[in-house]
This record gives sequence, structure tokens and C-alpha cells, in this order.
Amino acid sequence: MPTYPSLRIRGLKARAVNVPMRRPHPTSSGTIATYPIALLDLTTEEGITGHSYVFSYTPLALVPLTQLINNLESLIKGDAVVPADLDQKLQQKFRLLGPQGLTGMAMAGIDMAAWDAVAKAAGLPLVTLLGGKPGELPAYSSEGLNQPDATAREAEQLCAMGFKALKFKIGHPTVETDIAVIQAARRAVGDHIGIIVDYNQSLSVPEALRRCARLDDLGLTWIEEPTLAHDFAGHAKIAAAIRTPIQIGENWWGPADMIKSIAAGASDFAMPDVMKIGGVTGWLEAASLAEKHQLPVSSHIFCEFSAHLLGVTPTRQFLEYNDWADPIVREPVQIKDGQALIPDRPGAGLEWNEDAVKKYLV
Ligand code: SMN
Ligand code: MG
Repeated sequence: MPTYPSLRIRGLKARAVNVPMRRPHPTSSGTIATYPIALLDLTTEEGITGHSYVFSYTPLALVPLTQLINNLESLIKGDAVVPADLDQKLQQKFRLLGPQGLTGMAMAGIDMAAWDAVAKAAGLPLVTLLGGKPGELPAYSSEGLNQPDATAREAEQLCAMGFKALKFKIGHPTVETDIAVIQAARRAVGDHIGIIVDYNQSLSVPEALRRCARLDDLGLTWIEEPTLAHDFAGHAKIAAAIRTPIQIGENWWGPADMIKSIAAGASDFAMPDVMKIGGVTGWLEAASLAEKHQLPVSSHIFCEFSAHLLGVTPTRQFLEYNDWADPIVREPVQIKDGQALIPDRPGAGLEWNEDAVKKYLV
């Protein structure tokens, strides 16, 4: 193991930014029109600063999330930057309230910033610190809910950019429109590009069984969250009845939810979200659970940290790519021929474009 300076926390600062998106991201459960995120800076006595961000989905939750993170500064000031110890301390602090929602998001943000600081102190990319190495990962571009003609145009463009897999949201008023969207995308890209669809929890279990059966011969890479995310039994029923792989995981709160989901047989694939699963610390546990159960793992948004983490996930499948953080980061994740490049610089590689941050500050 390399040796590197141990770090002590000097301060924690969170800033709320509402980042404009190139185009809104409609889903069958609501539209994401901007990217509301809290940026974390974990400063240390040694002069190294760890960065991360967490996503509140709606601007309505952004300021409370940012305030909560700032409230945690006094709790961890002066502590050693040892992610496992910080995690234990924060989990203990929130035992009575519970580790989900804003608390889980705040804890994950601190965990990610702490790992970023440790990797920077070591002078290593996060992936290398964790035992992997920078390189390429298969990535898919993640798109919103659209009509068939717009989907076809989008699919053509993304295919021309080199993506080998694409994800579209479905959950239109009728399954016929869902099918028309998939067929339009397929006609636009041919047979060699993976097509993924995401229902964003919009169907009842009986309706999901009916619709997924209609999609079962369309050669989809997976069908994501056909019913309510917490309904593991419902998802298990769908996964048992449908040949196309069923994918869930973006709404697992911590490895504890993943354990329950696996026990229920809720999905064929797994896609933890680095924030909801508990930061880098939570992801590493999720990755070893997935390996034990031989579940293919893809990431959910947060492509900057997820690239490093998939690099050390034995059953890795795809990185979910979107460019939502690009306006406020100095060096966005690069895609080459449909492959994401794991950043080859110290830490997670996340530095703020301060001019842009100033512009979008809430
Ligand atoms: C998603 C991600 C972020 C915001 C809304 C929806 C999504 C996905 O379900 O899988 O990308
Ligand atoms: Mg999804």
C-alpha cells in the first residue's frame, strides 16, 4: 500500500446551485427541468480539499439539504479523514431519525468528499486508491420521455456520437406508444445498439405484467423500475414472468435495501446510486453483494464518482452517462466511442468551475 499524509478536517462547506440543463428530462413520474445540487467542499488542515455533490431531484429540497450538510460541520470538525470512521459516527448520530432522505444524502456527500480528499492526499485517482486502474467503461446515454419521432432523432444523434447503448423513458398513456418509441429507436440505430427502457415506477404490478409481456420480444437490454421502487415483491413477480432482464437499484437506500431486494429476487440486474447507496463506502459494500450474487452492476447518474467505482466493481456492466454537471465542473467525464474514460488524475477528478458556480448559486 502507498503511504500518504493523514488528513484532519478543518471545515465543511456546502453551496446550493441550480444548474440549467441542455434539455429538460421528462419521465413518467415527473420532469427534471434543472439540476439542483449541493456542492461539498471538505477542507483539511493539510490544505487538501475533498469535493463531491449531491442531487435533490427538485429545487424544493435543495436549500434544506444544503443547510443540513452545513449543520454537520461542527460534528466532524477536527476529525481524521477516515471515511469508515466518519460513516460510523454519522450513522450513529442519525440512528433515531433514520439514514434515508436528506440525512442519507448528506452523509453520502461527506463520505464521497472524504474519499476524494484521501485519494488526493495519496496522489492517486480514486479508482487506483481502491485497487483498480483508470481505463474505459461501456457507457450508455440516458434520455427522457419523448414521442417516437423525437426519440428516433435523438437515437440517431447519440449513435453518431458513438454510444453503443441508449436508454429512453417510457410509461406513455398506452403500451402501444411505448412500443412505437422502442421501434422508432430500433429503426434509427439498427440491431447492434443496446436499447434500454425505464418506466420510473409508473405502473401497477398487473399493468407492468401486461406491458412488459408486450415488450418481451423487442430485444431490450433491460426494463427498469416498472413498478414502485420499494415494492420488491412486485418486482420479483414481474422479473419471474418476463424474459427481458428487470433492472432496479437507483432507489435503494443503503446496502440494507439492496440485501432485501436481492432476498426478494426483485431484479436480474442492479444499479445502485452512489448517493442513495451511501457514498463510496456504501457502494463498495453493494459491489461485493452484487459479486456474491452474480448481479451485473450499472451505475445511476453521478458519472464522475461512478466511473471510479465501476472500475472496481467485479460485475460491472454499464455507466449511465449524462452531462448534467458539466456546466459547473472543470473537466467533465469524457466519452470516446461509447466508452467512458475513468479520470486519470488525483481524487475523483471533480473540481468546480467557480465562475459557473457563482452564476448558478441559489
Ligand atoms: C432518473 C435519473 C435522474 C432523474 C430522474 C430519473 C432515472 C434514471 O430514473 O435511471 O436515469
Ligand atoms: Mg431509472
